[in-house]
Amino acid sequence: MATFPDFNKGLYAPLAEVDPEVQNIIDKETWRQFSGLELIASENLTSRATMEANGSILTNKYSEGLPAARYYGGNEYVDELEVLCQKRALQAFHLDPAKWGVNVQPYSGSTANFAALTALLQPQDRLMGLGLPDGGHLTHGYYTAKKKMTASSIYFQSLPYALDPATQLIDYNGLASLAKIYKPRLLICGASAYPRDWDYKALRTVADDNGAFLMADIAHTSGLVAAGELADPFEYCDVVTTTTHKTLRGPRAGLIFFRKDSDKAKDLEKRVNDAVFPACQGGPHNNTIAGIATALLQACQPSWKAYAKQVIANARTLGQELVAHGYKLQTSGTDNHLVLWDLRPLGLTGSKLEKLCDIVGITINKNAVSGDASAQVPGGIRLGTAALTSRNMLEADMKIVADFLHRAVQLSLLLQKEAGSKLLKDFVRVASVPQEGKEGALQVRTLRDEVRAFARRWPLPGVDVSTLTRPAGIEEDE
Ligand code: DSN
Repeated sequence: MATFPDFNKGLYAPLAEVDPEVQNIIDKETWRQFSGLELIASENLTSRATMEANGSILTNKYSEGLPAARYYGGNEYVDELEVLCQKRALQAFHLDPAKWGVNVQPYSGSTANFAALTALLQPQDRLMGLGLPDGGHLTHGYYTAKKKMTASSIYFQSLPYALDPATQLIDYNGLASLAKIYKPRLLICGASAYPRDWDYKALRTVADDNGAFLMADIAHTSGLVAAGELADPFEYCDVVTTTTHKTLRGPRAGLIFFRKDSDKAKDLEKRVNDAVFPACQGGPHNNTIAGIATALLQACQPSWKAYAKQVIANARTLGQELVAHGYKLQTSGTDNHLVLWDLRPLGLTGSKLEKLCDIVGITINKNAVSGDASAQVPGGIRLGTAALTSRNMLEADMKIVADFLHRAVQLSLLLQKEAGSKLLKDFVRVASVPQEGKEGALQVRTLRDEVRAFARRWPLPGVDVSTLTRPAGIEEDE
């Protein structure tokens, strides 16, 4: 039996023993995920296998560079892993390795996008992306009157394109007119909050007319694109970026795909790879790359198509049920995994509904809807069905979820009245603490108990829920 110096004793014991405080936080978060309804459109519940790979010994290894061209020794297995991950990424999106390549090292979607911009542009070159208040992402050039918000507007010039206010669909004609004047070097498509599919062919024409690269950021929809359930951006784009943890259901990371087969694509492989490392990142997170590889293996299975179809069917049903309750959705429905719910006709802000839903165990996020003056005080809510579909929920269950959401809205309107002010803090107070002669807080508790009971009927990927018990630090009235 080996003897251990004191300084190494803590290297072998399990987390619960070494750090009960962190273990307790993880247990509380597990309980929260089990007991609630996860409707954040950018989240999903990854598999046990992915979590095992992600939590593996691969975290120990430095491997700056690319397979077979590293700046450190000892990378024979890490090379094997990264090559496998690249192969699966191309396979998952049905790409010919002679025409497309992929870098699997980005730490996240934002860093993938910044690396892609670094690869395609010179500092202060012009780009165009969908405006954030219209559903675009921060990293697509967002700025306000007062501030350049992200590296994409700090280091590059940008001009947003917009939705057509009448249809709430991308205004492709308006975009073409703007591009003709602005002459971007890069046109970005893709969104964080757009419930419809994209016309990549029309975007390619605009890009070609102006000598621009075309990049799709399919972070939200990549799992659905891989399944062939949405239009294929690879047919028309030069570069495609994605996160791996949304509809693709992997660990938290990013991917950059680059075209290898056109004049325009000349050197894209080198430009993207050099942009990721050394321009923007250091050593890749090999444990995460292992998690991505495992998630991609799952996305290559025939069952993936059924999952993606169900995510979309669930989003459609959720949207239809909300409409049946009399609510307004942006574009009146969805083609993908998300629904944008316009609360403005109700006189309710997205912040208030988000808060109330948090209290009752439904996790959603406030979101700008078309026409909002500011993304800081959004008039809507974004809902997504990828995570609930990973808990086995089907269309009939979405009707129950829609009913919970309807009750949450009605309750928010009542609480707003009871609060007697428009302030969020007054709203939270009357929602949380029963007030003499007022019903609101009691109804909040009833709804919370029903949501909890419903949510706990479902499995939670990666967790044996039959062994779960309420952890210390979480109080629940019996
Ligand atoms: N946070 C992700 C989203 O919600 O869309 C992307 O940054």
